Amino acid sequence: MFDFEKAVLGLDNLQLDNDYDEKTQLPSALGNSVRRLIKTPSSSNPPSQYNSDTDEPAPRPSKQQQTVVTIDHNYIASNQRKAIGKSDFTSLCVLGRGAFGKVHLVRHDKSKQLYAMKILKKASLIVHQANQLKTERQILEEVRHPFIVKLYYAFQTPDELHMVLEYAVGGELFRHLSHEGMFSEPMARFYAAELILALEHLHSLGIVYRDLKPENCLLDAQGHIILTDFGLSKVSMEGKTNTICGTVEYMSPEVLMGLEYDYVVDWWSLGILMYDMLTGSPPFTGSRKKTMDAILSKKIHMPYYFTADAKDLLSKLLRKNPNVRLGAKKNAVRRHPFFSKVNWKEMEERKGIPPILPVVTDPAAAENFDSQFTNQVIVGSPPDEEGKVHHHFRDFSFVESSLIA
Ligand code: ISQ
Repeated sequence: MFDFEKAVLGLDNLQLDNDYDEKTQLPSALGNSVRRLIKTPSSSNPPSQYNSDTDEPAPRPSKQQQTVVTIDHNYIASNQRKAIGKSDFTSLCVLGRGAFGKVHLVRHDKSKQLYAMKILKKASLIVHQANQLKTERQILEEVRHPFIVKLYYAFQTPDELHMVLEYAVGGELFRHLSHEGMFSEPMARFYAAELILALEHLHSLGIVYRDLKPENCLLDAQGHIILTDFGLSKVSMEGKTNTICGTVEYMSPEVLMGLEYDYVVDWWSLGILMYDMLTGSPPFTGSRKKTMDAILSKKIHMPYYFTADAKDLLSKLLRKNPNVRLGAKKNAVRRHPFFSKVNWKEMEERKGIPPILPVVTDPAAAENFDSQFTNQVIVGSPPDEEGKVHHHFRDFSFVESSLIA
C-alpha cells in the first residue's frame, strides 16, 4: 500500500519531550536568533451585544425579512432511484475558492434544495492532496455532529471530484466579526463552546482537525457554528502525526517547527481564534517570517480589558510547550473557569442562543458570502462522462446512509 506519510512528507518522527524550556515556554532549540515583535491591541472598546455580567444576549436583529430554510434531503433519495450526479444540480454562484478547487452554491433540480458543492479538479491534485481528499470524504462520512458540516453525497466525473455538503447560509463567522470589530467575552464564549464540542467530538474519533481558522467557521441559518473543510484533517495514527500545512497565523509552534504533533494543536488554534474574536486580530501577525518567529518566541500580549478568566484561559491555551498546554488532559478546556457558566448539555443540543442571527432574505442569493466570489461568472466545465474513474479516486463516491432509498 502507498505509504502517504513517508512518500509525501519524508519527515522523521521527532520527540517533543525536552524540546522546550520549562521556564520560558519557548522551544529551546531556537536560541536567540528569533526576532521579537511588539504588538499593539487593535482596539480598546469591546463590543457589547451581550450583557457581560449576565451573559444575556442583547435584543437580536429583527426577524423581518428572515427566511427559514427547511431542508428535506430525504426527498432526493426517495424520489430518485438513479445515482446522483452533476447533471442533477444547477450551479447558482461561487461561494469560495481555495488552492485546490472551488465551492459552488447549487440547487438540486428536483427537490429545489440548496447545497454547497465542493468541486476539485483531479488534474490539479497531486498524490498528497488526493490522499487528503479521501481523508476529507472519509471523515465527513464518519462524523455526525451538530456543529460539523454534513456530507450528503460525493461523486466524481472523469475530471472532477464533487462533495455535496450542507449549505451554511449564514456565511463566515469572521465576516460577522469584521462587521462588529470584535466580540465581547460572552459572544466569544458562545462560539468557542460550540467549537470545543465539535473538536472534542473529532478528537474522540481519533481525528486531529489541524486547520482551525476563521474561514472554516461558518454559521447556519440560526447562527450556530458549522465547522467546514476537512482537507487538512487527519485520522491520527498511533496518537501523533507530523505533517506541516495550514495557515501560519493559527499554527502551533510544534507544527511550525515540523515536530510530531497531536490533538493539542487544535487547542492552540482555538486560543488564537479566541484572541482574534476578542481583539479583532490574531496575536501574531506580519509577514509570514515575522509571524512564524513571533509564534515560536514571543510572549502573548493580553489587552487590559480581558477579564482575569480570559487572560488565564488564553495564556494556558497558548502555551508554546504542547505537553503543558491546556487540553493536553481530557475535558480540561471545557472545565476552565472561563466556561463555568456554560451548560454543555444544552449547548450540545443546540439550545444555546446564538449571539448573531444571520440576515437571510433569499438563501439562493448567498448574501452572507463575499461578492468577490458570488459575482463571479460560473464557467460550466463540459459535462463529462460519469463512471470512468481514476484509480486514485476509486472509493470516493458516497451517499449519506439515511438518503439511500
Ligand atoms: C458550506 N456552506 C457554504 C460554504 C462552504 C464552503 C466550504 C464547505 C462547506 C460550505
